[in-house]
Amino acid sequence: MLKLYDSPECPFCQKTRIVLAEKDLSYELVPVDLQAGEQKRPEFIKLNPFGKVPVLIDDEVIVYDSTIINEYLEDEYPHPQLMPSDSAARARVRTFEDYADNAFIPLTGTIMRELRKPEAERDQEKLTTSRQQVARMLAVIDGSLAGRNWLVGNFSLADVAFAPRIVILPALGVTVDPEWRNLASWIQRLNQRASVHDLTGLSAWRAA
Ligand SMILES: N[C@@H](CCC(=O)N[C@@H](CS)C(=O)NCC(=O)O)C(=O)O
Repeated sequence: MLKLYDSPECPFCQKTRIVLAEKDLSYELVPVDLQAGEQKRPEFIKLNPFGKVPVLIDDEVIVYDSTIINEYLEDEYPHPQLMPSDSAARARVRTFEDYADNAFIPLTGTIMRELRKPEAERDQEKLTTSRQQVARMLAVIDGSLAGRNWLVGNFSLADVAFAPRIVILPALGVTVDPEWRNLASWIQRLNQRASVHDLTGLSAWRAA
């Protein structure tokens, strides 16, 4: 039985939940209260020495870091395929995922942290700059999507990595340039997938 240590709003946990849903895998969800510091307790540190969610347990196997978990799930449960077969395309998926994990998600996280504050306490300059930086990233993604439905070949781990934050862009106050038609239709396609559409932990941002 698969077990996922999870925090609902964590975009990295959301990446893994999308993959579990795409592969129609049943699993036990173990909520970790990050505010209470449960991820730094000795019993959790035994699972992940970095003290972070998500952690996946598959019988005896313990895997942490969403990107590694998602590749593990792909290796162990290969259907439906979420990684292309050829090396060049696989490298491209990993490049997109790295960009999502280390640039796109942290930047959208900065915006979310500001927006959680009472309006008077928000750093407006930081918000404006971060939104502009996200917009520049979106322009790049729009270019990458020219002539294709998904970032690399079929729907893949590359699309998964961006999905949790891409589908809440309106709530982040990021303006999507109407000229970015590839991006707009990709967002629509992402929202139509049950794995993304039914993703929990986003309700506050979807409704905003
Ligand atoms: N690179 C990791 C990042 C995981 C991560 O940053 N998780 C955050 C929640 S979104 C966390 O557990 N933070 C708790 C802490 O650092 O104490 C991954 O992809 O799994």
